[in-house]
Amino acid sequence: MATFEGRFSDASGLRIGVIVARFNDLVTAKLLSGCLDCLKRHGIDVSDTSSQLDVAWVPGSFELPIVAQQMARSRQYQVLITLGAVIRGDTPHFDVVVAEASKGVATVARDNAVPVIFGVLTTDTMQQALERAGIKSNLGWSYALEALEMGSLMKALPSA
Ligand code: INI
Repeated sequence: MATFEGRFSDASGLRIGVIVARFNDLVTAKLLSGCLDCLKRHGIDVSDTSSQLDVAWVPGSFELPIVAQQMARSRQYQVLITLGAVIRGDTPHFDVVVAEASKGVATVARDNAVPVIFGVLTTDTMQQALERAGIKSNLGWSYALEALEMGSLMKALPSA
């Protein structure tokens, strides 16, 4: 019996793409900084000249899947992280944006066999979003950990 588990300690050989929505960037910029802090502390080079990390900005969460798709199809990245914030109170079409972002990200991951972390906060208020982006904890950190785990797990599994 083989047991496969992702590791957090061996980030060598991983190239990570992060896609961030500008909409609600008060929140998403904080998610990004939490995410980069975690990656850095796990050995990923997050400098401007890094060959292990690329960051792409999109207008809003609705656009996350198409850019994730382009990056996944390039076969240059072992794992992708999408970051966004959709706030129900301010968004009449909340359900549409969230549904498209989540379905799109899941489809890209499965179609390309590249894990895509769904780091889109969906909250009722801006206050709740800010609490999850640093005031209480920073979920950007958790999304980065999940990316490290999935990137490493996919590397360990037999390929198709
Ligand atoms: N995009 C978000 O990421 N969060 C939101 O809360 C939001 N609201 O409120 O509408 C939002 N809208 C923009 C959308 O993602 C697209 O960028 C836009 O519709 C253009 O396609």
